Amino acid sequence: MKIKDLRIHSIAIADPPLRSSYGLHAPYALRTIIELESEDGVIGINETYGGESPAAALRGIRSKIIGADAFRVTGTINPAMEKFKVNGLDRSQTFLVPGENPLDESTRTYAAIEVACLDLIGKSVGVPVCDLIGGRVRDKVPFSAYPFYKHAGGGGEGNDLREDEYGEALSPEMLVVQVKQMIKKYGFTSIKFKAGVLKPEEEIETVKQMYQEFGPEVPLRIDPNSAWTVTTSVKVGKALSRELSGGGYLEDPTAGIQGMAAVRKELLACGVEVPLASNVAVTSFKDLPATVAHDAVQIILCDHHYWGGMRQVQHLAKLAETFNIGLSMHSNSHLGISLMAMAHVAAATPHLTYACDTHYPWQSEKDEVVKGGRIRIKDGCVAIPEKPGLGVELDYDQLERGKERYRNVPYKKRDDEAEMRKHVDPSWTRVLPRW
Ligand code: GKR
Ligand code: MG
Repeated sequence: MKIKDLRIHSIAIADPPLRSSYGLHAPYALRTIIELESEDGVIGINETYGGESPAAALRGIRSKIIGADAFRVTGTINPAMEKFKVNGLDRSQTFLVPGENPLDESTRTYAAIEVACLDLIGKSVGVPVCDLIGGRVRDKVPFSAYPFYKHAGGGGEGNDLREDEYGEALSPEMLVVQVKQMIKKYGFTSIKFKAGVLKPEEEIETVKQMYQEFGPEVPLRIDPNSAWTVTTSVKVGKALSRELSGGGYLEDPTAGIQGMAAVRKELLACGVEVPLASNVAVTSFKDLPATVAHDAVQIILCDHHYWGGMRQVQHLAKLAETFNIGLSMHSNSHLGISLMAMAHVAAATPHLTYACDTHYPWQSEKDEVVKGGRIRIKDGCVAIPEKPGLGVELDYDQLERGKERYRNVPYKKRDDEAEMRKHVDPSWTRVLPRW
């Protein structure tokens, strides 16, 4: 099946002012939507990181895609994936916001094409993607609530403002209200809380209040994106040993594999068995030997967008299972195509041991580019539809609106530090560790 065209669309979607150790989300998040069209007019679609550099990388590979066979093209471009595998470079994401790491550009680009190809093939042969890549082991994929400290505002700018559905949330009490609202709307049964923003004592208190409110049957995770020293991480792990047990975890409390290993060792020495999870210290296959050797991470948060696509996530899952490491899924601000791709790969991955992350509740209907509007999350789950490919089509009017927003935004990459300086503190810089 020959590929006739590859179309790359840069779009901007409204994003609320969410905080993390990276800084502050800008009023718009950037995404790239791609279309692969076969000679017989079938269109495969996908969504990936946005801004100029991911789009340029895709444009750079265009000549290899046009005219190629959709069944073979991922094999043909495979060497691009190998680029950074053997040269000893550190692929770590610790100091860079996701999507802005030049070292995983090749795996991100490969993944973007792979998933679009799978959608194209699925749509051509009438089979859902999860069944193409090994067959579903579940029909519904669980996701978790993803509360953030946030400033007032729903995203967008000028006369393009979105409703501020969740309001300001800069205290433990406000975070509890935010989660309640999210659970009521989507039915989530676990919570992943973005920390690394306020003093650790306040973040401990936030988790305690969530535990108090939702009880031990709702697993809790806390993720400060490496904002803490080893000592602070151990202190927080000890303080929250009850709240983070029973299906919860402590995610990337500190930087690097060695740092994580030190936290794990100290926690175990104190009798605290709360597992450590990571999507920052462990971001590539090259990180696995040291991770296993030092017992640095007990749960890996996979992400097909930068691990190199769906099949690499399945390889990762097998390796994780082999070494008795759990698997969860990382997310970044995204729309429905990414959500469906995450759901399909999760559906076809037996060793998925935790509910996946998703930023989806933070995005608005007004920005969705999927025909028919937003994907439904019910009882905290995304159901895999009996439709071919990813099960979604593009709404071209909505896509055009997204492209127009992109043309109008002055920034063409994610820069949470710059946003912090603009809106919160003119002298703010990301310091790791901060506490
Ligand atoms: O959206 O600010 C954010 C998150 O901090 C995101 O950038 C992280 O990549 O959600 C992610 C995580 O789990 O680390
Ligand atoms: Mg994380």
